[in-house]
This record gives sequence, structure tokens and C-alpha cells, in this order.
Amino acid sequence: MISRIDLRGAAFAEGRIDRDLLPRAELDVEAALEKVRPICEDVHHRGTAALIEYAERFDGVRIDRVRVAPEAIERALDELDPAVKAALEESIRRARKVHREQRRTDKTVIVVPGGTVTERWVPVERVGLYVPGGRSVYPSSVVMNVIPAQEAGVGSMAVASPPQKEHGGLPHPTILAACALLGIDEVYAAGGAQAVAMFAYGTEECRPVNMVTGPGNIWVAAAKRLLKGRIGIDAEAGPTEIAILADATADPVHVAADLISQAEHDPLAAAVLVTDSEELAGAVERELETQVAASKHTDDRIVPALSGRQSGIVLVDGIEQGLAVVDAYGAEHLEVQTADAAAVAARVRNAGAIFVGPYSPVSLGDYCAGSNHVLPTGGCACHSSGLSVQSFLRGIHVVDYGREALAEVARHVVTLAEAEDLPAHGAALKARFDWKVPGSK
Ligand code: HSO
Ligand code: ZN
Repeated sequence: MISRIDLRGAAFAEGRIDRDLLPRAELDVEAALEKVRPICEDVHHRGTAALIEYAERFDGVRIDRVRVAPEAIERALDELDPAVKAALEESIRRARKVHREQRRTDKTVIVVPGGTVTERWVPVERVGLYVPGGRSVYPSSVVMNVIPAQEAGVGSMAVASPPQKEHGGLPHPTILAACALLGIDEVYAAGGAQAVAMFAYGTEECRPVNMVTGPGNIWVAAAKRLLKGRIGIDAEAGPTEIAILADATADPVHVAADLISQAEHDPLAAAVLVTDSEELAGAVERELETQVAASKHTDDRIVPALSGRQSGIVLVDGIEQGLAVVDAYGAEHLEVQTADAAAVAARVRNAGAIFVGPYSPVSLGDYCAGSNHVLPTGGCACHSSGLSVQSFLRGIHVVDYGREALAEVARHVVTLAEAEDLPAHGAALKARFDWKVPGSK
């Protein structure tokens, strides 16, 4: 069901391995752009009327307003299964605890006496969160997007999620309940690219936002790419990925279960085991057969995900080469299940999040570790991090120099301005000192 890639003996100069040797799916967002463009323009020009039409066309349901009434949000919380409510509350508590520590304080650096630069952290004013509503209804993703924004101090947040035919044109009730638990009372029944356009341009019902975050399908990713600049975005989330770096000490039952856990998301999800133990590889293959057969989303998601070219078991010579492989891959989630797992994990450079040892499965991080589950996919972990308080903050440099401090450095500014053939830049300094730059001839 899962293919093997044997890299034993492959060269890896200076700890680096060729990324092209590793499995990975390609997602063609570019091709979706042309389909998404007219939809976004339509929402820009016709607002709510366009959203209502798209609800009928794409979601198959007639709605007469896009903004969800506050009573519907409260009702969803009242009707939420108490066990789900308790679990969401625990998830929120832990996420809040971790994200609160990510807050930043302003810092002033005295560059010279009388000359300071302060970095002032200012939250984004208004954020729109997109929450999918089709195959995947993830109230946990509402938590993971809202908590960092709230802890950053974002003043205004709105949520959009597709209208559901089975729920009278409202977003899915667990999504509404999660919003209520988090204190979000501005929710819109809008999905796909049109929801992103609603946030970016605003409508009669929805004030435009500064930034849109949240997962979504290819149309949502394309709309984010199209409207980026007008709005800030988090990342274009691709299919989820799990990589596991394991040696002979790992338990094949755990390894197989964890690979399946993320394969369950999507037929394009990636599950990659990197191991130096041929015995473990064989045991995991056998375990996969048994566990996959007993899974729920077997035929539509797990089997295509595990047998797709994005997944595989990569055999390596040892943990050194294993580390080179996982660094080249840059997985969204990386589990380290080896002897001395913490020490091995400390050497990993590229991963969205790292899960250390046998009792830190990715599923824990998906819901209740306190960490964030919105993480870079598609190798973007090599340059980006997951969602955090920092994602919703802007650091503004506040420059405050007095006369003496400016005089002290003026000649250097003028020299650099002249070197760049920008004499007006220098003149701005000269004007302040009667056109005689202190310290120059
Ligand atoms: N593993 C997904 C998040 C998720 N899992 C939501 C379950 N629900 C991407 O990190
Ligand atoms: Zn998951």
C-alpha cells in the first residue's frame, strides 16, 4: 500500500539531501486563479446579492441574509454535546496558555545618547477567519486561528463558513458553537473564494478586514493568492503532512496509527516514514494493512493518501542521514520516535512542529497540546512558521533622534545619499544644519 524509497548509500554532502529524491504532491493553485477572478470581482461589485447567488449555485441552498443572527450562534452552543464542549474548552485553555506567552513587549534601543529606535508591536485591526464546511468540519481549527489573534490583541474578528443545506443555510452548528465558546459573534454563511472576496472588499453586511487566515480548498487558496496585498494572508495551506523519523526502538503499532491519523484528512495527505530499520519498515507495512482495514475513511482518503506518490517509507543508513532527509523534506508535522528522541529532535532544522517521543502523537497537537495546528505545508517549513501571536502583529520602528544625535551621524547619511546619487536625501539633513553638515568640509 505504501511505497519504499531506498536512500541507503545516497550521498548527502554537508548534511543536505536532494529534495527531489523525496515524495511530495504538487498543488496547482495557479490554474484555479482564472476561475476565481470573476467570482471575486462579482462580490466586489454586487456584495451580498452575489454571495446569496453563489450560496445557491455552489452550496445548493437559498439564504436571504449572509450574516448569521446572534441567536443562531447561541443556540448552537446550547445544543452542543457536553463532552465536545468540555473537550473544546480544554483545547482553548491549553492553547491560550501557550499563545499568551508569545505576546511581545515593545523594546527601545538607545542607539546613541539622544537617539532611540523603539520596536512597537501593534495588532492587526480586523481579521477574517475562513472555516471550511464541506468534507472537513473542524471546530479545532476555529480555536487554532482565533486564539493567537485574540492573544495578539486583534480588536475585531469575523468568521465565514459555507452555508449548509442540512442546517437551513447556516454554517455547521459545531463551527457556530466553537465561535460562541470563543466569544465570536460576527459570523457569515459564505464559503469558497466568494467568502475571501467578501472579507477583502467588504459588503453591505461585512466591513472589510485587513487580514484573512484559515484553511480551505484550492478555490480558497486561489482567492487568497489573488487578493494578497489588499489583504494580508497566513499561508496557502496545502494537504496535511506527517513525517516520522524512527529507529528500531519505535513501536510499529504507534507509527502506523500516526501515519494513518493524518492520511485520514485527504486523499492528497502525505505520510512519510524515515527509518534506518528495515525490520521496523516491514512491521509498519504489516500494521498498516491491519489498521487501515479497520479505519473509517479507508477507501476515499486513507488508501489513496498512503499509496499516492506523496507518501512512502524512506530507508536511510542511520539517524544522521535520517536527519538530512527530514530537513530536506521540511514536514508540516514531524514525529521523532528514536532512542534519545529529545536530543535527536533538537537537531532538526526544518519542520512546522516537532513531536518528541512515543507519547506526543500529532493528534495531540491537532487538538489539545496547547501548540498551534496551523502549520506550513509543502516544504514551506524551510522558511516559514505556523500561526502564532506574531502572525497578527506588526512591528513598527519608531525613530526618535534629537538635534545632537542627528548632527553626530549627519555626514554619514549625506555620504551614503551621494553614493546612491540621491542628493535630495542628503539635502534633508543639510537643511537642518544651515546647509553645513557637521563634521564635513
Ligand atoms: N492535522 C490538521 C489539523 C486538524 N486535525 C484539524 C484534526 N483537525 C492540520 O494540521
Ligand atoms: Zn489532523
